[in-house]
Parts: sequence; structure tokens; C-alpha cells
Amino acid sequence: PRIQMEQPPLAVSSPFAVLSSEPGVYPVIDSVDMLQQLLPLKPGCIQLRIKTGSDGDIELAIMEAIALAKKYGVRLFINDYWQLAIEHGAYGVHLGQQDLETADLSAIQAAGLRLGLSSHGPFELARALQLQPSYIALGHIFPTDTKQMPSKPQGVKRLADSIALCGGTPTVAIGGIDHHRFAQVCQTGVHGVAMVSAITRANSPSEALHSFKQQWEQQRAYH
Ligand code: TZP
Ligand code: MG
Repeated sequence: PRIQMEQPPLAVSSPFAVLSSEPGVYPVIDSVDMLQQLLPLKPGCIQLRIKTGSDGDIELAIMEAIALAKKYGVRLFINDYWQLAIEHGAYGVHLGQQDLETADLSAIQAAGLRLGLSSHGPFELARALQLQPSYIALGHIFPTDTKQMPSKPQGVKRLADSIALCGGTPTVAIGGIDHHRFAQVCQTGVHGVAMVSAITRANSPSEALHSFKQQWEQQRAYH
């Protein structure tokens, strides 16, 4: 008898909405206050990633963030809360691979929201590519204190290999990227650089973002 091949999990039949341009410098923040500080500098994208708080507070923050980002014309991705992102009209949703078990990808797609997917290593990258998301995050590149990581950092060599594997799908590097490491990350040709602590824990988050944006433009001139 023929062996029935298992279908790839969670496959959707067409790609997610494309990004209007490369993500660029991509701060990942956890408060509306930080969003307000950073929006005037017009980052390429920004992500609201809230991991604690009551449901009511989180919904309020998401609603405020979406309205503010629209006002500034900045592309906002909502981490985890894909239903609220759809309901309030965010630019996109960012999900980790665990979220794929419960998120309704067809609803995200049907609503026209962009989807960013996290990946940590080759298995997750392959799974992410199957879903044809709007971008794929590749992490973590360097050691980081911001999130507990079970695996070792990938480094820039593996980052470059992963970018090549992604073909036409935009990529975002994340994990331990700071002022010292920014240039070597840009030189891989990655389409965006996501950072938490290098921006949010800087003495002046807006000055840090300004400086990263300038470096990004300079590096971009060589690609
Ligand atoms: N995903 C992979 S590494 C990471 C996340 C959310 C944390 C990145 O934070 P930092 O401070 O830029 O290293
Ligand atoms: Mg998640």
C-alpha cells in the first residue's frame, strides 16, 4: 500500500501580505510610553511585545499603540495578540512558533495583516518558510539577557546562510544586537534589525534609535 505522506502542518495556500518596503531598524518595545518616544524618529517598523499585565491593560495599550502608529505613519506589529491586532487594524502581527498552534493564520491573512514569524535554527526556519510570511525573524544572533534562550547564539555566519535560504522572503535579525555589533549584522544583507535593550535601555532611547537609523542608511549605501 502507498504510504500517506503527512501534510505539512498549518500550511496556508497563499503568501501573507507583503511589506511595503524592507523593515529596516526595528525597535521591539513593551509600552505606549516608549512608543511615544520613538515614533517621531520614524523607525522602519516597530513591535509592541507585552508579556505581562491584565487583559484590560494590554488591550488598552494595543489600541493606543495602533492609533499612535497610524498617526505617525509607522508600521506597527503586535506580538502575540493577533485577534486584537485584526480588530483594531494593526499593520501586522508577530508570532513565535508556539503561537502557531493556536493562532488562526487564515484570519490574519484574510484581514490583510502582515505576518512576521520568529525562527531559532534550521527546523523552525523551514517551518516558517512553508507558511510564506511577510518576514522571518532570525535569532538569536548574539548572547542576550532580554529573553531566556535554550539554544546557543547563531552568529553572523549562520545569519548570512539563513538569509540566503529565505530567498525572496524579507529577514530580520534579532538577539544581542548593539552599537558594537550593528555594522556586521547589516553587512549580511539582512532586511531589518530588531533590538530591545540596545534601544529601550539606552540613556536616551530616541538618540539610540537615531544613531542606528543613521548607521543603517550608511550601510545600505553599500548594498
Ligand atoms: N527573540 C529572540 S532574541 C530576543 C527575542 C525577543 C530578545 C532580543 O533582545 P535584545 O535586548 O535586543 O537582545
Ligand atoms: Mg509569541
